[in-house]
Amino acid sequence: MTRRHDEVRCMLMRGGTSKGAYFLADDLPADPAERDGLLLRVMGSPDPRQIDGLGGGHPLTSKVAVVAPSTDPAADVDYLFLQVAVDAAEVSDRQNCGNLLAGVGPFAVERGLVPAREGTTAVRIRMVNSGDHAVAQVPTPGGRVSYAGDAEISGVPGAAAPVVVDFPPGAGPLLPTGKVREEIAGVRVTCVDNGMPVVLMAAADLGVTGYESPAELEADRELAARLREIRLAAGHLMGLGDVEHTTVPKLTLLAPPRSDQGAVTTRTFIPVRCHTSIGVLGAAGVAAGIRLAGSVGEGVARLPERGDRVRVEHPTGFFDLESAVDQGGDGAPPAARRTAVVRTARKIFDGTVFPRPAGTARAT
Ligand code: NQM
Repeated sequence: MTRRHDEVRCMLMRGGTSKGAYFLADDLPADPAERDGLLLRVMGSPDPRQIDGLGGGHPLTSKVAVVAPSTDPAADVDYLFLQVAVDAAEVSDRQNCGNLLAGVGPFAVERGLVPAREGTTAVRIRMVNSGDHAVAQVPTPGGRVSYAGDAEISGVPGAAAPVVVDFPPGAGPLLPTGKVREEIAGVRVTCVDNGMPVVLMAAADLGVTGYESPAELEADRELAARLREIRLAAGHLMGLGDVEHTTVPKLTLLAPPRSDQGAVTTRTFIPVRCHTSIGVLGAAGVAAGIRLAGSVGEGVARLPERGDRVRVEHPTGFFDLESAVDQGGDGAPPAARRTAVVRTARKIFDGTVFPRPAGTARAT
């Protein structure tokens, strides 16, 4: 029997510094085109304010996680991330989201896909978009998911329970172009992929300081044109093809850190809007990239003298990661050895979403 999906079970969660609608795959249409059409109506796209749906009018609040039991013996659940465009009728599965990932473990336990243990429940997640894996430690005191705690992350007011996420090294190369540094459109770049394709550049090479606010950078039309040219060329070099209509690669401008504990300051374009903080996997790319000898981070970033901790500064604070790389050599390419982060997530509501009826999409 075909289901009509005019009401759909849904959980709205903040995952890290993003917010999104979480669904069980079984609650959505199996056909991807039908599913994406439904999700546009659920989120209220296309419309800059997403006034008729759940979206918040910004790429960081127009996200969807689709979760299902995994058939991969190395994972408990599959997590498909979908970026729902705000003012275009587009849904993309071309990127991961490490922020919504923070809510996937709690959601999987809440929906009974993974049995809660006493204390902490490890949820092994396959990120369907990339095929990479992650393990999330979900706080489950008394056998129930707890969102209350004392972990603070920059960009989110207050404190919540920590969700520690470990990323085993991915299968793809850390340097997709095979080079630690090259030049695109006259600008030195390092193209990395530590779970998310990112083009790293020194802010100074683009005539900005790297300390501007996201609004100031977004208003700079000349900068936008140069970034667009670099991104389209980088897409081809990174093996991503024509990236005109995709959200990857991201672009991150690097500047020297502002604080004593900082390794580097960042401004990240995702890929047109400037991030108010930084994505999880985007930050993983920055941390690994600046650790590579010869990268554009050299002379800009200040690497920690010891230990794996890297503090990536961003417009609303900082992001601490545990990151280690192997520099490669003897024919072996550089590779990520370790990436781990502390995030928080919070259930905002659990219930039924009523999508805008089909056939009513109209750009405003
Ligand atoms: O890089 C924004 C975010 C993200 C993605 C983006 C993310 C990540 O902050 O892993 O989390 O880069 O579009 O949610």
